[in-house]
Amino acid sequence: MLGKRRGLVVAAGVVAAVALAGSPAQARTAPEQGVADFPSGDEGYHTYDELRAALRAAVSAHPGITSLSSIGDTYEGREIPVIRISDNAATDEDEPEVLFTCNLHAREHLTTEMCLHIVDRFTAGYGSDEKITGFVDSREILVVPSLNPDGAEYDISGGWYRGWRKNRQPNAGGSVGTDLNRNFSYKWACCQGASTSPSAETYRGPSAASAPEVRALQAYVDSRVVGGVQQIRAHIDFHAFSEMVLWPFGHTHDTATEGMTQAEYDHLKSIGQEMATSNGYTPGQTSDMYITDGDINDWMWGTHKVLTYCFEMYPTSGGSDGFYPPDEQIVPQTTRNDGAVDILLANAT
Ligand code: 0X9
Ligand code: CA
Ligand code: CA
Ligand code: CA
Ligand code: ZN
Repeated sequence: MLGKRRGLVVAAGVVAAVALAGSPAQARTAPEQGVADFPSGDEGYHTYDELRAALRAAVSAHPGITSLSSIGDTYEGREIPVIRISDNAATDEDEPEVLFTCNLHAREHLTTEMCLHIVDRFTAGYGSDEKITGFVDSREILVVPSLNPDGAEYDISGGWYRGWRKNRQPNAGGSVGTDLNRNFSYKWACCQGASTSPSAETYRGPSAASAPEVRALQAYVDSRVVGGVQQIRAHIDFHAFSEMVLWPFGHTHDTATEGMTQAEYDHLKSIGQEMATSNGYTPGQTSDMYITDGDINDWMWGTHKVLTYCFEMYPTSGGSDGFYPPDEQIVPQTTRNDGAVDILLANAT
């Protein structure tokens, strides 16, 4: 085992969230007004509205190398933005595509900042930084900064942190939320790596891809198969916390198994280890931590053979406060991954 024990880490937040879960589900229309900001002292984090404003600002400042769209809508009707960064961004060129996804889990707000930092770095650095310019010219960088904006907004909607993890889709029986990282379609529900209990933090949902956010991401990645070839070559899904670099599979402790040869495993592992050396995280197979089924990385590799990693960001350990580092940590903890991001881009060929 690499360390973190899910049940212990979430305890405080879960109690608060469950107690509040009885409010009626919101209609599936675009929410009119977002949360004003993060709790006092943490305003450096981006709310959903601030995130969209930041993406629009990046596009208006760098129109030639960006294109902003949506992969679909959340349960509550929010658009899930995706930004493409590449030279000739309006054209789907024949260049390796690299996907970064963040904030699949609502309370892991530092990851949204990680994706925004990637957007900022590859736009602001274009034309001046040789390395950045080279990647933007030779790759198509796809960034989904918040896969779970319903959950993220709910988490901060009281002016305090609720410790919310799942999406905001109601369940039979009255509880709310599916764990998006147990709801992906590859070997969903295969291996006791998720909960069947709707009120649980790791509830897998009633069926594979029952969550609209999961359906949107899967459809988006499926749509990147062009002429029978998946254009996305590499992917990081950012989480928090524990400071780990993890590679698939999560549903089994085996290395070579159905859907993965030993050579493929070794390749995933060697890039993972190189990235971990660059950021000081602990490397491992995802199942070293605990078995999961239906996670995004198993789906990305199992379905599309994308080089895919789960990064667990800062801090190394903690209680539920580990999900809420002060906003002073945004810059050091996001720039810390610059080298790892560049290693992934270099290996996306
Ligand atoms: O449990 C998860 O979904 C991820 N950890 S988190 O604390 N951010 O919730 C880890 C998923 C990686 N997969 C496996 N550990 N098998
Ligand atoms: Ca803010
Ligand atoms: Ca291009
Ligand atoms: Ca392309
Ligand atoms: Zn997570």
